[in-house]
Amino acid sequence: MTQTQFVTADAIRSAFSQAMSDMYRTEVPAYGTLLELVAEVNDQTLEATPGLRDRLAASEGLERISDERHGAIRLGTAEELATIRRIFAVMGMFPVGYYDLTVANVPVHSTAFRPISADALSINPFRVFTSLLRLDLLKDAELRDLAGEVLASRRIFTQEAMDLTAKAEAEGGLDKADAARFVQAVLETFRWHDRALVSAEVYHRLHDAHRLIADVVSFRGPHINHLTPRTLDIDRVQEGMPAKGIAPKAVVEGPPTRTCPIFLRQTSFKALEEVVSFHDGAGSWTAGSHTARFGEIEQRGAALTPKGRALYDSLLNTARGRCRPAGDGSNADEYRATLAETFTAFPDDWEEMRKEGLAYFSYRLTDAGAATRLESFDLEAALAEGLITCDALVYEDFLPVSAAGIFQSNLGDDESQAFEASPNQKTFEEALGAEVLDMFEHYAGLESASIERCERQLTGR
Ligand code: OOG
Ligand code: NI
Repeated sequence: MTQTQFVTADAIRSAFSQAMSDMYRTEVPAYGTLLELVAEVNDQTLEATPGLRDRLAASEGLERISDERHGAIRLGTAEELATIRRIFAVMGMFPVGYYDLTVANVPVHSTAFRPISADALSINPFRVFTSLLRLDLLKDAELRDLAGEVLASRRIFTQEAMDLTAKAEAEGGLDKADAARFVQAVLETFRWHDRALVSAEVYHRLHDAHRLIADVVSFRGPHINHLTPRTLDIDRVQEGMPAKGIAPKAVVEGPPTRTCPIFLRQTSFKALEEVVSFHDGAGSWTAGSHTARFGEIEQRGAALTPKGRALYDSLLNTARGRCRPAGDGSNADEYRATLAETFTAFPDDWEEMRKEGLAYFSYRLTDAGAATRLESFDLEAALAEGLITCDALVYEDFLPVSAAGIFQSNLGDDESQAFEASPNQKTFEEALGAEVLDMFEHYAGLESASIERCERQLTGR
């Protein structure tokens, strides 16, 4: 009997992220320009930073430095969310974290589908920040019903994508030919459709309620709204955008520039106004425009513990209380200075952060450790004796305030409708058909597993 040869989920994810990148570059030329800038800055940073090239070559390889790390979509219904969960699972991407964006006046809640194990992340770290629209927060009942009907009428997945997902679930994987078909079929869901499902009149009513509602409801599918490569120097890319003819958002989201980077810093170029047509009746189309798609970059640092996160949140709050970044960039310098000053209260030294329990670390034996056998194990003593060393764990998730800043800069700053903050993880998980992974538990688990491994190796037990 011949055994079917399955392609790994990691390989399917790699092929998918490549296909998505190719498609998006064709659809949004400014994104191609951003990728060129990122590659230039990454090259310059590698040249200018002694040891960085060797360090990266040893840890993760150099070829994929400037590749996409994430993208984002916004879905309209529980069924769409539950289905995308099944599709992403075939690519080894699972829901991690719950993000309530109502706190920032955006009527969605979200998770990130991503690879979880260190091996899977190193093969290909691509993730998709996935939001679900909360029509229940729309006050106009008639408009809510209308939007619900439009969403119920659309099918965002092709039959082939559904069939191949079911096949992968039933058989435990896909062979090479099926995997290639699966990637192409799933890509269709993320494609741009310039012909709206709704009339110009309905589009404008949705748009007046909230731009995001118009973006989710009006089209045949949840077009990928941005992709995000990684940069080695986000400040340089931010500064370099205007010279390349692309307009950056006002400020970089997240923590300030630091010696020991924490969490995640992100910025984007502003969403482009694109030509669309609205469906005004059988065969009749009206020209109009829609603003949704942009390009983003990210730079990641250490994953913080709940204690570190609380300190981060409170400092960010303080800084934004003193200076709220304006959408037009008019106080960008002041915001940067305020943020930097406020964050002097956050230790910028790995050992201090470790001692104070602000970040998660991964521990491993040094050469001296590998040549040593101990009777009993004490982490701090082993560290002090140089038998063990550690590195901060990289934060692989997202930040709600930053995400809100990214949403806002692409929706316009002038949203008039206010939503009440109303996190509802339970409803979200019901729609998803699964629980999301708790990221703090996950990082804590990685840290303690690394300590246990050191103990086993040092004591030989
Ligand atoms: C998602 C915005 C969130 C990020 O990087 O924080 C995000 C969206 O605009 O749909 O992608
Ligand atoms: Ni993003």
